[in-house]
Amino acid sequence: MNSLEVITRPFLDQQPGTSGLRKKVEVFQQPHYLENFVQSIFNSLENYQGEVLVLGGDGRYYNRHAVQVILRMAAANGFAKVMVGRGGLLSTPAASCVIRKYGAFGGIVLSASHNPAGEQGDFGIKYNTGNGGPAPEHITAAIYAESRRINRYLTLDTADVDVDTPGCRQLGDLQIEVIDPVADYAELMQSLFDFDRIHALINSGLFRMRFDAMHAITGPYAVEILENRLGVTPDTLMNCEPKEDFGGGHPDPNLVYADELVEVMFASQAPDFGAASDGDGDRNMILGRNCFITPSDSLAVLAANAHLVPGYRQGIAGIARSMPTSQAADRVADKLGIELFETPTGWKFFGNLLDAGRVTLCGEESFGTGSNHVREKDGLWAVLFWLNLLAVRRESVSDIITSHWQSYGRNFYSRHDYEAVDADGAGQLMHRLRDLGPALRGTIYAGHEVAFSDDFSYTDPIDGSVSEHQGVRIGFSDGSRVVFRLSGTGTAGATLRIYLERYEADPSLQQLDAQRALADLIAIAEQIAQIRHHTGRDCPTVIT
Ligand code: G16
Repeated sequence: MNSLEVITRPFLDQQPGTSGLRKKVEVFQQPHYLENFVQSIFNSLENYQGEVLVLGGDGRYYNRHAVQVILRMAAANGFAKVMVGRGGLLSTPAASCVIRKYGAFGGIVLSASHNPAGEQGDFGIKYNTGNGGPAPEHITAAIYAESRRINRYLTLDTADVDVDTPGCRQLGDLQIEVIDPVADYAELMQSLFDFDRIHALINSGLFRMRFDAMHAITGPYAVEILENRLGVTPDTLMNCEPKEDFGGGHPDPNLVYADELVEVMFASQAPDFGAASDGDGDRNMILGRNCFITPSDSLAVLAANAHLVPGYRQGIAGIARSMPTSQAADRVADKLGIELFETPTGWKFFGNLLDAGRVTLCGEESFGTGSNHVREKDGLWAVLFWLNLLAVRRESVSDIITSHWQSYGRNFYSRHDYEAVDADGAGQLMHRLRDLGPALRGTIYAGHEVAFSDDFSYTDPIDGSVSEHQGVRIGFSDGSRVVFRLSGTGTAGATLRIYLERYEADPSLQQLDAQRALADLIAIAEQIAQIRHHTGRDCPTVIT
């Protein structure tokens, strides 16, 4: 079958952000827009002809169309085989699992994560390399460069392929294998965790839980793993039917957007354990009865208890966390005598450390936790990790976190988001903070002395690559921190994120509400950055 060469012209806005290219669906619907980006991915790669590509997405609107476009283009560009999840579905961690398990050349994941979906919503596309992880910066930069000079792309003039029936079929010279999107991933989970023990807890009659898939991709994964293999009752699972518009919701598992679950977990007869995952299945939120575990604390608890879980019984090599994530995990690493790495925001920065065996667990404040089992963060993995801990320790979630704080101290932590603000105003705020920089050192705000202020720069210890301008950090002499950065995942205006952290060693002061404990720092952040002035907002849109 002859491939078709289509003449095109570049779009100048195809720069991948924190995690791939995310735009409004209507932007992707412009003629040639999606094709240009896919061809730019292929153009940035070498020696992929005759190789295997993995393909799938979170099932949002435009997923089905994009799958067909990519299959035709993969065939025309010379891939030998595409493994595609049935229905075009694969959660982000499952895509990573499949790439690694079958030694694929790479994968294309269709997702805009937790961003709202539907015709008016967002769509996204990202490329993962052969290690199963998000393309590192030098590849995303090459894709962007290709997208600015592209003048043709290759495709086929063929009808759509059946991606709903498992099995193999041909498209020209390309073999297409439609795979079960859940099976490989479920098998991997079973190899890491003590399913018998979790099953015993769940069926003990002493334990109740809820899992909220928020009408997104983890629904089928939760049904197979939690219901079929671990025996939860169907009413345990909320919103497990994936929908193209995610039920009109915003599948970001945090206290604001997962409000249905939060209401259940903070009611008087609340279950013992609650969890939610996001649009593409890589984020998680962990709740106990009337209790919220911050993602930063979750990472620290998992690290401190990893020896209780079969997959990590041999010990963990090291921990990596993104810079704005709290330093709770640092204290655990210190006690365990293992390395701790502070990386820029973005899972792609963990890849080299994981590949080199320097770290086993990774985490981000943005509800992402994961390990060396794949090269993406993994929502259900975190839920199963917690279930395994609960099954072994037989304590409540709140008792586990309280005793963790008693041992290590508590890093009070919160993130304040100002979503979709004016991009110029947000840019000016960041410029000003960068300019203020070192001059802030030694100044005192409400009794807190500034110990350092910088614009975070990271040198990858494995390949020496340098990533600059990753967020402004202002550190105080008592170890407290305020971090300012602009999100790289939004699609409207700019989103300013402010990360606040304060350490408390005294157990009698650790039960305070985080916003109260951080009140001084919140006021200082406003004083230094003049947030109201630059954003025109009186308060954040989301506080987590
Ligand atoms: C993505 C990245 C994460 C990052 C998060 C927030 O998550 O994979 O590594 O922490 O965005 O990034 P930002 O603060 O720039 O918005 P996801 O789940 O959206 O793919």
